[in-house]
Amino acid sequence: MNGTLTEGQDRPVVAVANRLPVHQGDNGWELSPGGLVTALRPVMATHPGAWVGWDGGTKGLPPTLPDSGVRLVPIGLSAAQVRNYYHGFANATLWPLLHNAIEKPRFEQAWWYAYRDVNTIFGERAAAALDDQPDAIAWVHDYQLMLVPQLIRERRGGQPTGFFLHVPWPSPGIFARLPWREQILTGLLGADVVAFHTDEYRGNFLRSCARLLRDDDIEVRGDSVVLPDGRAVTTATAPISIDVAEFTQHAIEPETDNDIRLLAEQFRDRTLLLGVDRLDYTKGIIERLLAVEMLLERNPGLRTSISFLQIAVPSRDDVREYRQLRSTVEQHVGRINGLYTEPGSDVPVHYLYRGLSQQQLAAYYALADALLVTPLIDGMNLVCKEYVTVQNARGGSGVLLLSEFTGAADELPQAVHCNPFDVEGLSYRIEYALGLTADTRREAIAAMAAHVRDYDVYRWVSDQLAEITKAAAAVSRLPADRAASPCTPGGGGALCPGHWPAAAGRPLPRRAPGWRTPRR
Ligand code: ADQ
Repeated sequence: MNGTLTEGQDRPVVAVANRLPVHQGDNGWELSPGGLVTALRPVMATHPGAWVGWDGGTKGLPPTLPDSGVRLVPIGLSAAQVRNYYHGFANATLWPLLHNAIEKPRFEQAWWYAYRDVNTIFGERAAAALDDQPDAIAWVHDYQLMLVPQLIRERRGGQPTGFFLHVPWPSPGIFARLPWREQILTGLLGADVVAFHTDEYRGNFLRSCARLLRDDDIEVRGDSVVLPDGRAVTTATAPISIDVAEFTQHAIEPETDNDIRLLAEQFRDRTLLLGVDRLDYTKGIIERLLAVEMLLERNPGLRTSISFLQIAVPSRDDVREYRQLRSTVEQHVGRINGLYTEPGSDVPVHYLYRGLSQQQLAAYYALADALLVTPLIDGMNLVCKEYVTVQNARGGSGVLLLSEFTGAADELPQAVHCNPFDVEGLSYRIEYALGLTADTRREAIAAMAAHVRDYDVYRWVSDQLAEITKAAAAVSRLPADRAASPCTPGGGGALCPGHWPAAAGRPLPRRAPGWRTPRR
């Protein structure tokens, strides 16, 4: 990350992300919850342009984002595309693969074809939006759209384009399991900058390129990947963050005070442990519940003096593994309460299965004595940054338990780090964290909040845009044919849509000499 870069700050941004960031709420169209939306909202406020994304099947979308001039470019997908591209390739192949294969990724040829087709649609719509705003920076997000950077380059050679991956990049040995690994890498290398949350993910990506593209004359030089035509793709480490000013405001507004009063009444005389996550098997919710169970088993006194509250936002319940997870979580909550509720007392485990507003979340963050962030693997994790910000704004002395397998662990050394795979160890870490003095905890919260404040999401955005602008400017100094990085199948570098079976029903293209499809 380079905090001194300032170029690119006044250019519009065409963001390309799987979903449009709006949904129909009680008061009309509202911004949706979720890590990506939370992160990108400030970009759109400071760099209005357009947002290209799937409409999620909703009709009557507004032409612009609520309260802003950002144009929404909706993409409609058929039921089969949603099934195969989104639930299939994105969420049942790539998501588990990129999360270290902690669930077994499923590989289906039909899903891959759908992924390629849908990426082609996104690429075309993004290029059209960029035609309307030729001075804009294209900023493509996340694992659902890894072929889009190259598609944009094909359509608009020289277009400054960045890609940001919000999830981890696994070791080359795990990534190599993907039958379509070369196509994914080549799609990403259409960008000027490919960025990750941590050095570890970036290193894994560079090693994947070195190992899997070496027969294609693609070379890794330092932090860059050099294509056969000489174009260098920069990689960057850019840990994402939150809108600190907004969470600080939520922490102190009167509505939050009211909510805190009600919650304090509900959990009176209890130490409140909190978990806040999308309901996802990467988040370590089961391990957390089992650790709380061990804690209660070992310490009968805690059965009436602590409450553990898990707030889970529903997620991807069209994917089998997610439906199973929901039912497993509910079974554990029921079993633990069945075993450890003392007669005449409240249950020790509370569970909310719903989305809450940021302001409501702020009240829970403010009241919680401890936040348990225990993912088995997580690209970054924004919840812990929100917690330390709210705690600090209210002068709180909460304690943050943070899995060492989150991107955030690199940035927040003052947290109580834990290994969620070691459930018994985790239960002892919780006990340890609760035993720290209020002063120690307050000091740690203040240090972490200061770091998050210094590296907030606005800084992340401006650093990233400057980085993309700088890298694109270097490419534009190359001869025009190189900047465009035309399809060079012999060298295996850039792959143009003409070499893909772009849409179902169209004939498969001729395989170019030297282009290898990984064997299945
Ligand atoms: P997510 O996996 O969604 O994001 P995370 O970073 O924790 O994970 O972001 C979750 C966001 O959703 C937070 O802003 C949180 O406030 C919000 N949220 C959680 N539970 C909620 C609830 N019940 N109601 C309302 N809002 C809720 C992905 C990656 C992460 C990465 C982000 C950003 O998996 O590793 O940090 O993108 O890059």
